Amino acid sequence: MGDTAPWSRIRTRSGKKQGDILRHSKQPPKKKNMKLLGSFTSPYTRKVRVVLAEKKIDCEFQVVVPSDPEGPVMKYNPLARVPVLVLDDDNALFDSPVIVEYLDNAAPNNKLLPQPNRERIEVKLKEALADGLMDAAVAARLESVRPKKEQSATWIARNRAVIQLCLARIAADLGENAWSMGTHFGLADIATGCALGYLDLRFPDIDWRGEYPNLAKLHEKLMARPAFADTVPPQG
Ligand SMILES: N[C@@H](CCC(=O)N[C@@H](CS)C(=O)NCC(=O)O)C(=O)O
Repeated sequence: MGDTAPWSRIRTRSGKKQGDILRHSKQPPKKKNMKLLGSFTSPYTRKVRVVLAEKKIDCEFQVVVPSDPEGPVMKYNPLARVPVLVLDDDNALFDSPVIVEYLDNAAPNNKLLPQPNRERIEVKLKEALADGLMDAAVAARLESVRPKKEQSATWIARNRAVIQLCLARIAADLGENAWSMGTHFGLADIATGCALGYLDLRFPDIDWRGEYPNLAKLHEKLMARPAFADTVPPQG
């Protein structure tokens, strides 16, 4: 990303080198605002939106259909998935763990990730666990909306089992702590909250609140934060 200077994309009719133009021009290269491509129901997108809000970083949000061949996601992310963060120099970041780490480092306020090594890796492990729960839930959901005769009950059951294993591990790790990492709110809580929110949206039959009261308590505290309350995925 850092290899491509913004002015390297400016084309000239005279064929002059871009650096020459910059040196002789009083105008700095035009910068665009940062833009997040995503959807309201994607839990990974929500994670980034919560981070933006917690860090008080201004960013345009564009709702997109990831698989639209004419849409912007295909242009920026060969994985054809959201979220994608398009930076002010038109380079793009994905997946969500990369985006949130970038955003946390981009602004010094309200740090969501600790310094390396041990504690930071622990947060990233917890994020991976919450993201894994989302992966399993999204996979089970996508399978369940395919035509009935094409669905694999085994695949759905396997992903539902992974959801249960993730919930058990996250709840055991949390124990009686106030937050996922102990006393401080941070990225592990955000990822966990977004995974639980996605279960509420797509798997109302999974009674994670009844089974894990400590997760229910954590989620309640998260929902008291405007960043979470303002990004609840809409039903439908
Ligand atoms: N590991 C990725 C997962 C992203 C992902 O799977 N996003 C889903 C939406 S929830 C997506 O864009 N799927 C493609 C589609 O909907 O067409 C991340 O953390 O960003």
